[in-house]
Amino acid sequence: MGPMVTPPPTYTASEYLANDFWKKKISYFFDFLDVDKNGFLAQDDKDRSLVLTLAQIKKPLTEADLASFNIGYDEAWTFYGFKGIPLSKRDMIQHMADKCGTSGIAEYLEKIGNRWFGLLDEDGDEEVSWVEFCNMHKGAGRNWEEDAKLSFEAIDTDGDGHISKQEWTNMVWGFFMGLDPTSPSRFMWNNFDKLQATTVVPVY
Ligand SMILES: [Ca+2]
Ligand SMILES: [Ca+2]
Ligand SMILES: [Ca+2]
Repeated sequence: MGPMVTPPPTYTASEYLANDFWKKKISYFFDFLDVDKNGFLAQDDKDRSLVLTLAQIKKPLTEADLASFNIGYDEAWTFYGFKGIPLSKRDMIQHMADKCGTSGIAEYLEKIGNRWFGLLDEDGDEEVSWVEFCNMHKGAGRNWEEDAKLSFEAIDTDGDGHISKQEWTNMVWGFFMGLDPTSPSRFMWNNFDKLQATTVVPVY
C-alpha cells in the first residue's frame, strides 16, 4: 500500500459510537493516558504523562521547543476532552466521537500529528527511524519491546525502513478516524488484536 495523501472518510459521532473497534481503540487510549489507573483523566495523569514523555526524548530541547511542546500537549488534552476536572472514560469516548465527527478533523489531527512527528524526529531529517521511534515509545506499561516492530512496520507502509511524515499522518488519521478493524491503525500503539479482548468499553 502506497502513501495516502488524502484524508480518510469521515463519519458522524453516532457512527463512531456504534463501532466497537473504534470504541475499543479510544478506550485503550484512555487507559494508556490514565497513568494512575483510577478510571479518570485528571491533572496528575496529564502531569505524569508529560514527565514520562519528556523523559523519553533524547535530543536537548530548547526553550522554544519546550514551549511549543507544552502548547501542543495542552491542545492535545483539550482535544481528548480534558477541561481541568476529572474526566470519565465514558465522557471521553463521547467527546472523542463528537470531535471525530466534526468537519476539519483530518486537518486538525494532521497538525497535532506533525508536532508529535517533530519530537520523534530527533535528528531532523524529516523521517522517523527505528531508533527514534523506540526512544519515544518506551512508555510505561505498554509491553512495548514485544510489539514495537509490529507497530513500526504497520506505520511504514512503503516498507523502506523509515516513517515519513505522510505515513505518520496516515496512521494518526487511521487511529482516530478509522472504523475498519482490519486496518493497520490497530497497530499504532502496539498489538491491538491482542489487547482489544481485554479492553473494557462503557455502555452507551
Ligand atoms: Ca487517572
Ligand atoms: Ca529522523
Ligand atoms: Ca516509509
